[in-house]
Amino acid sequence: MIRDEETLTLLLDTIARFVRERLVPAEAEVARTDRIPEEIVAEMRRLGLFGLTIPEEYGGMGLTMEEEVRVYFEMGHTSPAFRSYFGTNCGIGSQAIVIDGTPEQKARYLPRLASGELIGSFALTEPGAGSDAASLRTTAVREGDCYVLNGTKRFITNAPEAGIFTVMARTDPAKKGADGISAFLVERDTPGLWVGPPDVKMGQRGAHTADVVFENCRVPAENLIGGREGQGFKTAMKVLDKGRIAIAATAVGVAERMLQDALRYACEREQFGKPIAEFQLVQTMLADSQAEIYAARCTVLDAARLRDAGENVNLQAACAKMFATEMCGRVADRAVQIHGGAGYMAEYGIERFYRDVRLFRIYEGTTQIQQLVIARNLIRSGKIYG
Ligand code: COS
Repeated sequence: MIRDEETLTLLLDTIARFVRERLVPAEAEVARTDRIPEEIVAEMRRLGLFGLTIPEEYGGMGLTMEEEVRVYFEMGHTSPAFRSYFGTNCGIGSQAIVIDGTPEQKARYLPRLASGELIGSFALTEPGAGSDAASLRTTAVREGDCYVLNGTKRFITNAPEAGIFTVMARTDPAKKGADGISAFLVERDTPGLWVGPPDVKMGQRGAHTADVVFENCRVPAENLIGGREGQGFKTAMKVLDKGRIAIAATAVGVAERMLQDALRYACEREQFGKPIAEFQLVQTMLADSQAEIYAARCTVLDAARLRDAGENVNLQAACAKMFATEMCGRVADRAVQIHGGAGYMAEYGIERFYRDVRLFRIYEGTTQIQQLVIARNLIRSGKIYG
C-alpha cells in the first residue's frame, strides 16, 4: 500500500541520491576498515532511516511494507552493510515491540530506536539452535519482579553496537518446543550481559555480528514482551515473516546494482574487435539476470501488498525470500563471469558483492527453511497460492 505517491517519490529520490553520492563512494573504505564512518551514520539518522517502519506516533515514518520494500530496492544499490546497520532498527531489532509490545514498552524504546540513538538487535540463534529455533536453551527463570537469564546467543547482528536486545529464552523448561519460549527486552548495560568480539565473516564488512552471553542476567519482569509468557516463539516468527520480505527486497536491489555494473562493463569491454555485450553468450547472462530480477521484484511487491492488506504472508514471505536471494546469488555469479578476470579482482568491487550476497541465502532462515515453510503451508491448507 502506498499512502501518498508524491511523498514516497520524494523519499526515494532522496535515498537514491544519498546512495549515489555518499554510500557508493564509501563502499571500498567500509570494506577495508570494517567500519561505517560516523558522519555517514549521522546522515542516516538525519534522513530518518532508523525509523522508517516505526509508527509515526513514536517518531518514525510508519512506512507500509510496500513503501519499505521500495526503499530497500534503492538501498540495495550499494553495499548491504549500510542497510544492515539501520535496517535492523526498522526490522528484527524493533518489530517484536511494534507487533507484540505493551504500550509501555513501545513508549520506552521505539522513539529512541526510531531516532537511531538506540541500536536494536534480535537474539534468537544459539550455538545449538539455528534452523531449529524452537530448540533454544537459553533460560529465563522468574525470581520476584525479575527474570534471570542464562545462555549464549550466536551470530547476533549489530550486537557490538546494540543498546537493546530482543532475546528469546525458555521460561518453561517442562515444555521443550516453541510453547515454552518467551521474548524479553534486555538493555545493553544490564549486569550479566556480555558481548563477544566481532565475528570474522566472509563478507558484509562494516556489518557486525557477535556472541551475546547471559550469566545470571536479571531482567525486570516488565520487559517480558507483551507481558505474557509462552508467546516469544510466535513473536519471533511474526518478526521473521516481515524480515524475510525486507531481505528479499534488498536482494533485488543488490542484484540490480550488480547487473547494472555488469551491463556497463559488457558494453565497454572489447574483445575480438567489438564490445563483449554483442556476443550472444554474454547476452544470455544479461537477459536471464534481467528477467529474474523482474520476477523477484514482482514477487516481493506482491508479498508486501498482501501483508499491508492484513493477510498472513508466511508462505509468500518465504517464497519471496527464497526466490529473490537465490536469484541474487545467480546474478552475482554471472556478474563476476561477465567481468572475466576483472571480476575476481578486488579493484572492481564485484567480487565483494559476490561475497556479500552469499549471506542472503542463509540469514533470517536458510533457503531450505523457506522451502520447508512453503511446503508446510501447501500441505496444511491443501491448496496452492496463485
Ligand atoms: N506467525 C505466527 N505464528 C507462527 C508462525 C508465524 N509465521 N510460524 C509458526 N508459528 C507458530 C505455530 O502456529 C505454532 O503455534 P501452535 O503450536 O499454537 O500452532 C508455533 O509457532 C510453533 O510453530 P512450528 O510448529 O511450525 O515450529 P517448528 O519448531 O516446527 O519450526 C520453523 C518452524 C522451522 C519454520 C522455524 O523454527 C524457523 O523459521 N526456523 C528458522 C529460524 C530462522 O529464521 N533463524 C534466523 C535467525 S534470526 S536472524
